[in-house]
Amino acid sequence: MTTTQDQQAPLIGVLMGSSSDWDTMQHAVQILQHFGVAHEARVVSAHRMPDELFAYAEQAAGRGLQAIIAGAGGAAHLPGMLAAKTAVPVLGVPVASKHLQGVDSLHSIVQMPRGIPVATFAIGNAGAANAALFAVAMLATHDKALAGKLQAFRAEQTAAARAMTLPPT
Ligand code: RP5
Repeated sequence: MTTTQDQQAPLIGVLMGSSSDWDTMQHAVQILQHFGVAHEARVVSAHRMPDELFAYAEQAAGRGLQAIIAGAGGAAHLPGMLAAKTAVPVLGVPVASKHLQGVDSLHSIVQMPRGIPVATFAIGNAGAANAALFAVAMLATHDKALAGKLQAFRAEQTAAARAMTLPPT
């Protein structure tokens, strides 16, 4: 599975361990689409496609990728193994698992050994969206137009929160 924005070379890679992760990881892709960030999305399973995982990581910097958002569930080794093979920043998204509700995924991703970091986000949809927003913020440090879009996005959230009402008591 691959998606791109305007046929530009992707700046952000969105990887996931299975097509079953898409329900979660689509929230990262939606954010990148909203901001018009060139990206690609692929299934790369750490345990079932280790050769592709290594190849993707080894080629990431040369292909111009600025960050890799990697989501996986259960024994979620995809983000950590990507980080082991590339210095491109890896943003890890724990996908909710059937039996342990993603706590296993979170622990698998967050407990990296010193020296090989993975920036780890919340379990599930919020984590996927926030990983993409974090990637946008990274790109925005050297892209003024993108920084303006991010500021507008934040302002919309502020306005929405200020407009919130509660039922009468
Ligand atoms: C992980 O195992 C995937 O990231 C997914 O969250 C989980 C289950 O995969 P499937 O059995 O649905 O393919 O590798």
